[in-house]
Amino acid sequence: MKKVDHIGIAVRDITNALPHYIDTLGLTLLGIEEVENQKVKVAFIDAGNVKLELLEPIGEEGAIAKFIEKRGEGIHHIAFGVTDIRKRMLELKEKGVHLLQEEPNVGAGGADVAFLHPKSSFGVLYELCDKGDKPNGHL
Ligand code: CMX
Repeated sequence: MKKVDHIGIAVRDITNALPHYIDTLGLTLLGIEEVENQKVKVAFIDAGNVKLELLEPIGEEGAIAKFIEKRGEGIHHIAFGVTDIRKRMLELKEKGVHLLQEEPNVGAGGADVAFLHPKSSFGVLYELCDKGDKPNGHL
């Protein structure tokens, strides 16, 4: 793992949260999109050396809705940018890490993504994200 690509932050409502990041903190909005298979709407924000991903639940099911219900708004995950995600997943699996899926999912911007169970990572949910040759991978 060489580089953090983004930090995921669960929010109830992106529209309410955005002015804090853009107007108050002076950061730049890169784009907003829905990731249906994860039941979230996401906003990517340029924070210089890293991006912030605001995650708003779509509906009452899905990981973000559940997270907010149990723990409230706040930092949800840290995503490492990787290449060759399947190889990385296999390496981690061989080292005993509990991955949350066998195959990568399609995440924001068409990137391939996979998650490590927080119980395997001392309480932190980590994501691997592989933008491959997708021009807008994670915006
Ligand atoms: N960070 C750290 N710990 C977390 C966590 C998080 N984001 N989410 C859950 N946990 C912990 C819980 O506190 C709980 O711990 P305890 O047993 O000690 O109470 C444990 O993990 C199990 O959590 P849970 O609330 O019972 O929730 P689930 O088991 O149903 O799901 C998880 C947890 C991580 C497996 C699930 O959220 C998941 O599969 N996540 C991967 C996909 C995802 O997060 N998608 C949203 C982001 C999409 C995007 O970035 O585009």
